[in-house]
Amino acid sequence: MATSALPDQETAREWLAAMTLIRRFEERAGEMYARAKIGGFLHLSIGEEATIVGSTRALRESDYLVSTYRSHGDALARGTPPGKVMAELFGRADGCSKGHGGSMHMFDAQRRFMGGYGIVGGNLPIAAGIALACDQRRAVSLAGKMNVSIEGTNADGNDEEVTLCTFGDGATNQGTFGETLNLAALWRLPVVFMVINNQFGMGTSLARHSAVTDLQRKGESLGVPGMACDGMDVLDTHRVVSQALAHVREERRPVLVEAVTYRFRGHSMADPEEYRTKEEVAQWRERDPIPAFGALLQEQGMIDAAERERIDEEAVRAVDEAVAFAEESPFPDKKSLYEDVYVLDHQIHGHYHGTPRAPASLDGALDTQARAGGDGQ
Ligand SMILES: Cc1ncc(C[n+]2csc(CCOP(=O)(O)OP(=O)(O)O)c2C)c(N)n1
Ligand SMILES: [Mg+2]
Repeated sequence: MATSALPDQETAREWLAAMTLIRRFEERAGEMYARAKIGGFLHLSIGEEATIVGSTRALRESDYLVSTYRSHGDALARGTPPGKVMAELFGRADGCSKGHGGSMHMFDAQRRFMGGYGIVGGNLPIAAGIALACDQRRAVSLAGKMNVSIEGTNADGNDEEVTLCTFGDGATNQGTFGETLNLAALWRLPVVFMVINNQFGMGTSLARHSAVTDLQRKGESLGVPGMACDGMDVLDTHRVVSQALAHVREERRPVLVEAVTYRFRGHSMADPEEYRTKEEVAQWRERDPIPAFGALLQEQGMIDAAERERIDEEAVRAVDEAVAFAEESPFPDKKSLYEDVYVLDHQIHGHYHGTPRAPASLDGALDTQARAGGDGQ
């Protein structure tokens, strides 16, 4: 592996540790799901750790990350404590989304990780919106530096933020992909769109769901140039995404990066995997990005076998602590269901179940009144 240059020893160790933590965390999450500690869906990124760590380590703290429902690794890579991610999976109040989101809706605004979305392709317009906001704040900030004030605005002095938006190969067939890339190119929005090509959209292989399989080219006609990286190689991913981010930061133009990778586990926990052979999975597993990077560092004399072992033990300990933290955390108060919900005040206590034939039943306040038999509170 690896034609890209190695970083310094401390950085290299940290990247290996970050990938190992994600792997151990997700293996445990799978076990916890089987033991019914976790409800809903659970999508694991096992096999895709180099893509996650290589790309997020190319970001600055002030940059934004928007990803998909396969996002435990993104939260961990961004620095969300493992206990908070595990507590979210357990649906507990100390989870990073207060237990309201679960596996698909990790969120950590403080670390500029803006979700975690269940809708395939739904995160692309959100990334464009974040980038548009950054661009407008940048204009204000630059105006401030030139002593020009823009009425009603408030600059924080940060004028270099960019957004990394990750999504799957399947998402490139969604309308949001074309719509968002077109506007991002037209409005010169600072976004790196990264398609994580793990070869499948659920059980449908890339060649069966996309006419163009060289996904880095899918933005060309929309004015978005493409680049590709080996998503099984943390160094190559970091190198290419760094270049893309630098380009976006300087030129204020979007770029599409394709990371070619593979998920070793099923699409979600409920996947009989009838669409691929065990041999194919075994072949990709031979390129497992974690032992490959560990072996490279050892070969280069950057770490020894004992240190590799220690990294693994540290990860397992962190995951043990995360599970204990999640177990101890309470379930959210039922009343908190209505907190952080983006609707108008008078709608908040409603329960929505409308049918097209009975538009009146869309009135949440009335519905709640009927249920509570009272004043709708
Ligand atoms: C709009 C929409 N359609 C369908 C689904 C169901 N669905 C969930 S994941 C998925 C496959 C997406 O594949 P890809 O974009 O390659 O991402 P991956 O799961 O491989 O990471 C589908 C069809 C959904 N969540 N949203
Ligand atoms: Mg996919």
